[in-house]
Amino acid sequence: MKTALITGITGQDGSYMAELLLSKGYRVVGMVRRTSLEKFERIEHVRERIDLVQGDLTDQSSLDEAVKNSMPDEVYNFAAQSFVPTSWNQPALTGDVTGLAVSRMLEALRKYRADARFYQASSSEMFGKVMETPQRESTPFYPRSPYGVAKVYGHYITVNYRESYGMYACSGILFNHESPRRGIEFVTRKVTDAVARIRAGKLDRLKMGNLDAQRDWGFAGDYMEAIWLMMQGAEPRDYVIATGHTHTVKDLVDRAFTAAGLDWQKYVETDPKMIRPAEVDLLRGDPSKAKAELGWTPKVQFPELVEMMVRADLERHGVTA
Ligand code: NAP
Ligand code: G4F
Repeated sequence: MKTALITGITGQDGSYMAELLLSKGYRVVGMVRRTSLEKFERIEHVRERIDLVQGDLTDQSSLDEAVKNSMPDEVYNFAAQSFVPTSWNQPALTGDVTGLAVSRMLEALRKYRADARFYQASSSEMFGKVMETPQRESTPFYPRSPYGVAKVYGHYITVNYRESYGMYACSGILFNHESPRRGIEFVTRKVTDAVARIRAGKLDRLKMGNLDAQRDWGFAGDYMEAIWLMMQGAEPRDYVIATGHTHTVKDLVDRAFTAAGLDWQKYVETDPKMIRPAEVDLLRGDPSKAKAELGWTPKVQFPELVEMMVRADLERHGVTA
């Protein structure tokens, strides 16, 4: 039986990956940080089938212990300060947790489990002010936020440990992926939750930022399959994981409101305070390397994804569609 160590298991991706690995017969160990109130909602349904170890990406000794105690065959490094706007407010913390901490994880592995396979959660935010469209593995990075800059560090330190020490260390450059478990502050969940609250009579206005930004949105469950495949390769390689299609935030808003029988123009207003200091205007990934080498293609398309999220939020708010 293989053992996997997942950092960020309480987050969106960590919870889907835990499910996927359990279904494949892995022993799953999740690293969680100490909080005054436990936030295990996303893993509640698998809580009895996984082991949890306490650790924090800012603390080397806790990462060393997590590795020594679990002796993983595979490590999925999902933990990060992952919300882009927060990275302007907390640039040093984001640099530490999202960037530098990747070296801490790699050092823990190099010292105690050098033959384990390592996955780094790289991001399409690294492309930022894009140098070409669609973005592929060879597209130069031009990050536009402290978060994007930190992810570039995490990406290249992973390449560096692969090249310096021959470790099986790879990165997925994942474009935005969403689900009913997406954090409430990200734009998709913010919109689908608001739609449900409007239908439930709990909200009458929705303030938004830049409606013209374009993103390549996919389903988190599909993207976990791609990550697992990347970790089973004959040699470690980096892959763009995306749908290849892009939509504006306005299109997302329109579809989500329409799915609940609402006209978005009656409820949505833009708030200049929500415009970012520097925006990533357009993301569209080219997943052809993942398709050719991993045999991976996304199953859920954008319209189904939005409907799935609206349905889940309507249910959460007790609204019958
Ligand atoms: P998420 O829901 O925000 O989850 C982040 C996880 O990191 C949570 O479990 C959080 O724990 C943990 N964490 C934060 N700071 C930590 C620290 N100092 N020590 C230990 N754990 C810490 O993020 P996600 O959407 O699942 O994304 C997973 C990873 O993929 C992230 O690295 C993200 O940057 C990257 N990524 C995401 C996307 C996307 O579209 N979702 C795209 C590209 C890359 P708590 O629950 O305790 O807060
Ligand atoms: O949903 P978002 O906050 O995601 P963003 O910034 O693209 O980052 C996400 O995807 C990255 C991959 O590309 C991940 F690495 C990262 O961890 C995270 O998961 O915003 C999407 C777009 C932006 O252009 C933003 O300006 O939506 C625009 N937007 C417009 N109004 C808004 C809002 N975003 C948020 N969060 N809230 C708004 O009211």
